[in-house]
Amino acid sequence: MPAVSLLLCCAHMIVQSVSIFASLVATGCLFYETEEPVPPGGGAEILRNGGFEELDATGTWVTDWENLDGNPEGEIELVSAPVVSGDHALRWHIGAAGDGYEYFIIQNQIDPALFVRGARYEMSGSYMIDHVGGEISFSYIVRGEGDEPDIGNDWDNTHPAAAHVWDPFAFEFTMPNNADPANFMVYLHVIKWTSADLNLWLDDVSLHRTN
Ligand SMILES: [Ca+2]
Repeated sequence: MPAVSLLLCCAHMIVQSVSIFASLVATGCLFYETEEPVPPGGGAEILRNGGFEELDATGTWVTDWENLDGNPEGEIELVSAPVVSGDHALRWHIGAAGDGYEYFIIQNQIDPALFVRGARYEMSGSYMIDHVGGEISFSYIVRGEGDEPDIGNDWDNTHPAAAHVWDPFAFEFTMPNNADPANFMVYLHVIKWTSADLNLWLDDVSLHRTN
């Protein structure tokens, strides 16, 4: 092949290559999306119905949460006010004689695949109480089905600073590398330590990865 023809042929191949590259870029065939890293605090929601907005068939209780208010002098109820967001929240009402009794809700059958072992998680939400002064313990528990392993378990009796004010809470824990239950459970749990009749409202509960 003469030198000039060879040069023209190479030039033609280069033009064709540029054209093919351009069309691949234009059609999105050349690049593909890589998985985004989970941003701090931006992990997907693990709980179902943490805002207490989905009601069960009775219309008087929420889906995905089991009510364990079986002790005397107390009940956990669905309320339409006050709320942090949406149309519903839950209210713990514990009567004067309900001292030291436990009242709690449980979310069962949380898929273990939703958790990354070794990652950090935050259990957050907002509560409001009509008394101040450490007269109530609000706690959360994350554990495997059958109560093992017991992973996140913390409580707070220092809030609220004022009565009748929504107060955010956030507990952090690390999912152990060896945690391998069939399912996880989340407990939200209240005990009062006063002879006063007492109310606690809860809304916007969230469990999410933070790192
Ligand atoms: Ca709500």
